[in-house]
Amino acid sequence: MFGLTRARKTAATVVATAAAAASALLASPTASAAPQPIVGGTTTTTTAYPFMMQITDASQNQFCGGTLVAPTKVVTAAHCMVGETTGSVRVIGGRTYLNGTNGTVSRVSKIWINPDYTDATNGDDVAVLTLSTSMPYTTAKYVTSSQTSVYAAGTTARILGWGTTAENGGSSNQLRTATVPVVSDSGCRSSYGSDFVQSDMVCAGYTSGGVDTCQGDSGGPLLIGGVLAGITSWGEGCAEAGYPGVYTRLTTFSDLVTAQVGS
Ligand code: 4AZ
Repeated sequence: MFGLTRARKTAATVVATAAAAASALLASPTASAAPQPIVGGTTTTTTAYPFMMQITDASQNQFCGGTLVAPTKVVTAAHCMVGETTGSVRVIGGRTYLNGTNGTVSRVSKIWINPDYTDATNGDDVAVLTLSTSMPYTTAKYVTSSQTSVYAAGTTARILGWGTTAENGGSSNQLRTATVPVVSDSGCRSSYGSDFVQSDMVCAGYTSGGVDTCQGDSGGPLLIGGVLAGITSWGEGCAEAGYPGVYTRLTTFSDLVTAQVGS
């Protein structure tokens, strides 16, 4: 729901010339394989990724992803939480399928939205939820503020979610995952111009597109070396050549997240 808004709003906001897109094409690696059917990728389970949370409305309809970083703390995107209240949201762990009824459903006792957040294309796209019920699942580690080298261009990152498997396509009933290379900051700026806020964002994707997060994947993890390093935030469409996905650069917000995890 918010993902769709974000995608459409982004499409209207982004100004990119053909030349900029072309230079982005030169700046990032080429997909080594045809897209598998997130967009591209394979099915997986919450057993394999136990920290992967569904964020749903009160009727348990999933609209974003989140990452369990402590038994009662979930990192997600600020844009997922705009307009939500503690009463309107649920977090579900241990549920691989959208139509499942298993796992652990928790209410939310606190929603912290980065106070600087205005719009995903301005950065600051991070939120932390405090759960009413502890999740009995293994948590994810997240990057510290000093680990900025994890974003070296070309590094393989893993994306996860129940989002649409094509731009304007349908959601996936089963959790999906894919790997995408981190794109250099200059490459991302070539794609997105001033909407790319280098301090707050990192891009990942293939030059040729084909593999990406999409609507409904927002708030979910970008893992580098198995550690939470980004949050699915925005992009021009999904899996389009020359337009990598944009993720919250978590090193910038790590200390803010730690303050919330400890609160
Ligand atoms: C969304 O609408 C969304 N391709 C998520 C990720 C991307 C685009 C849109 C990146 O939730």
